[in-house]
Amino acid sequence: MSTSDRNLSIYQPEDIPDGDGFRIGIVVAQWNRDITDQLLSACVETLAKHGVNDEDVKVAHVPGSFELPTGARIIDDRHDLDAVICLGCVIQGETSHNEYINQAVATGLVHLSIMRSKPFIFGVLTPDNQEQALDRAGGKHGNKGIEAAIAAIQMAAFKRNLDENQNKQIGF
Ligand code: DLZ
Repeated sequence: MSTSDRNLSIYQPEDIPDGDGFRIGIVVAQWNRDITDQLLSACVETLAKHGVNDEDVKVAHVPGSFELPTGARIIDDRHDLDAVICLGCVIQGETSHNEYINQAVATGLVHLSIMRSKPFIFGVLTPDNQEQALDRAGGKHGNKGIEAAIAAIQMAAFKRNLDENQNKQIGF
């Protein structure tokens, strides 16, 4: 479905697992900081709303989106997290620079996710212009920070549930 007429951040709160006990990292790009600050606030708020404890949320800033995968790996090494959320905003410019950055970040994060069996969440806006970015950072299309927080909790719960069920089967 097209995103042109809907708020992508609407969800059913009761469908979201309890985040109590999850350790979540958030890595935020400083490029387009007016936008990424909005993503960060919504992300932190959503984690708290779903039970993630303040002391279990580790926030780190990197210069730009290109540095998100490296920042994510470093923060995960330091804190052994259940999920790492990466927030950025790469706005289309006069050249194809944005495409290289977006591709590198997406590839880097999926690589980390698979290699570490752990969710590294792609919370990067890839708009054509500032207006599209604002629409997705608290505007008419919602806030990507909310979606990223929900995805992190869902994937952390997915992993924890599988781990717990696997342990239960041992000895039977
Ligand atoms: C260089 C650059 C450009 C042109 N645009 C953005 C952008 O829109 N969003 C973003 O997060 N970062 C941008 N950067 C910076 C790169 O991500 C990176 O920080 C630098 O190329 C240094 O590696």
